[in-house]
Amino acid sequence: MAYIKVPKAWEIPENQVTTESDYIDRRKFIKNLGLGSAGALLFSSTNACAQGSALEKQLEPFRSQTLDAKKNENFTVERQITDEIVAATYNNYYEFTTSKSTVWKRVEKFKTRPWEIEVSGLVEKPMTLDIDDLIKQMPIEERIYRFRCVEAWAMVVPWIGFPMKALLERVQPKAEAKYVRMLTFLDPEMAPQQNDFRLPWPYYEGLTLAEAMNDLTLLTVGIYGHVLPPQHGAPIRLIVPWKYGFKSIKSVVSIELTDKKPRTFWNTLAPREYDFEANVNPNVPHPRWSQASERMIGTGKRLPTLIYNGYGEAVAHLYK
Ligand SMILES: Nc1nc2c(c(=O)[nH]1)N[C@H]1C(S)=C(S)[C@@H](COP(=O)(O)O)O[C@H]1N2
Ligand SMILES: [Mo]
Repeated sequence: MAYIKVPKAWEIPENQVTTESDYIDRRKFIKNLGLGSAGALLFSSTNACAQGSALEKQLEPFRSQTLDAKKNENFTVERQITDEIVAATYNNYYEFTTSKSTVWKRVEKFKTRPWEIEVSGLVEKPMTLDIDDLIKQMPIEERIYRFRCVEAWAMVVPWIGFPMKALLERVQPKAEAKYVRMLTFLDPEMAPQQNDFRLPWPYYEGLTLAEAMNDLTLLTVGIYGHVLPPQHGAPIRLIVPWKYGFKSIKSVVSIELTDKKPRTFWNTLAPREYDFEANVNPNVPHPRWSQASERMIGTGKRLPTLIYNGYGEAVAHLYK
């Protein structure tokens, strides 16, 4: 009996071919040939139990900072909510590593306080806000959203945040403002992969102003009832649930309103693969794989991809 091992969430094997990371890792592979396989061997012998408690320890300081946010019943999902541990150990955060299962181990130097966010550009009232003041002032609530990465994996998580439009209304966009451009922090001391000069750091993304003002667009400060742990983009990140995950920029320090369509990080790296709009669409395959279905992380289940990730009623009018 003692030999029968029940796999824990963090042991679930990752058979899926990585995809966004292929672009960079193909080049890295050539450079690191040899080293890579030795590293993989070492890693696979890591004791799973030790891993589990290390993860609990990493999450604890964030789990203990609960957020008092009412659940908004307009945003629920029939699909099963993804296990917190699964979501916290399967991240895309290239500032730390391109390996999804180890982001949580690479964030220990990431300081998310104090933190300021600047709102500038074509607005009547530009301002710089302290994150804790912002959280106190904004109407935070819990929303359960589907989340879909362009790599064809998906999850369902309870975010805590406030509609981006609440912040934009406060700074009062000028009539000429047509787009919103957002930036992640830049600090290679905290985020070692920002030393990789092949990538155009800091991470940047953009939306049309109409997309940013849509009620679904959430500036997110929490997950599973507490503040965001670093691997999910603490202390504040965007969630745009009808678009592929790369639009949902993490750890935002700047929001700028502009009259020109902003460039984006992934579009700069691979323009044929990651467009500005990036709406979830089962009928438009990625140049290297189908988008017709998606794998629910932590379950092994494959489900059909929904047009606009299931949010067409709220957003399809934006693309007429
Ligand atoms: N700054 C920054 N934001 C980012 C990324 C990143 O590498 N850096 N990855 C994006 C991608 S590809 C996805 S799928 C989501 C992943 O969010 P999660 O780790 O909280 O699930 O974050 C997005 N935001
Ligand atoms: Mo992604």
